[in-house]
Amino acid sequence: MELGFYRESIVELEAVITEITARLDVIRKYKRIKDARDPIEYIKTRIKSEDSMKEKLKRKGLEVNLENALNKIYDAAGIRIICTFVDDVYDIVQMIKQYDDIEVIKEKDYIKHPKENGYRSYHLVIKVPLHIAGEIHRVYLEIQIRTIAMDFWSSLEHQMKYKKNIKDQKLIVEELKKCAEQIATTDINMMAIRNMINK
Ligand code: 0O2
Repeated sequence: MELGFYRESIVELEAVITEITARLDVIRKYKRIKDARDPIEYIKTRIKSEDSMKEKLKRKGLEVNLENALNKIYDAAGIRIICTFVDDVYDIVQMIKQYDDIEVIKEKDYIKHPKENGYRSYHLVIKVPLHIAGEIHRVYLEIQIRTIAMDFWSSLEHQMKYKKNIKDQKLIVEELKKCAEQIATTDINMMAIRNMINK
C-alpha cells in the first residue's frame, strides 16, 4: 500500500476524528431528547492536506518532517462544529472540556476577542488518548467551534486569502470587516429572539 506524507500515522489521525465525532453524535442525540433541540447544525472533518501542512511548517519556520507535522502543528486532524447560536458554542466547549481523559493544550476565544480582520470562532486543541492494538496513542486534534453565520463569513474570507491578484483587495477587506460586525450583532439578536419565543 502506498503511504503518503503522514505514513502509518494516518490511522491515528483518522481514529481521533472518528472518536470525537462519535462523542459529539452522542451529545446531539441526548440533547435532541432532553432539550428537544440539537445545538449542532453540522460537523465538518478533515485531515490537513500534505501541501497545506508543508506550507504551514515552512510558514512557522519549522523543518518539513512528519515529527513536526504531528507534534508542533496541532491541526493535522481537524473538526469544525457549526452551532445554531453563540451560547451553543460555549456549551459545546464546556462539554468537550468535561471529558476527563482529554487534555486541553490550547484554547483561543476569537469570539470574545475577534481577530483584526473580523474572524470569529472558538478554537481548542486537545490531546486524545486512543487505544490502538493494545497501545495508547495520544493524538492532537484541533476543534473549531462557531455559529452558522461565523462559518459563512470565514469560508468567504478563506477564499479571498487563497486567491492571488485580487482586484480591490482593500475594499474587500473593509467590507468583510463590516460584515463580521453585522454578523456578530445578528447572532446576538437571534439569541434574543429565540429567548422571546421560548418564554
Ligand atoms: P487552513 O488553510 O484553514 O488550515 P498559532 O497559535 O497562531 O501559533 P495557528 O495554527 O495559526 O497557530 O492558530 P489559529 O490562529 O488558532 O488558527 C488555526 C486555524 O484557524 C487556521 O488554520 C484557519 O483554519 C483558522 N483561522 C485562523 N485565523 C483565520 C482567519 O483570519 N480567517 C479564516 N478564514 N480562518 C482563520 P491554517 O492552517 O492557518 O489555515
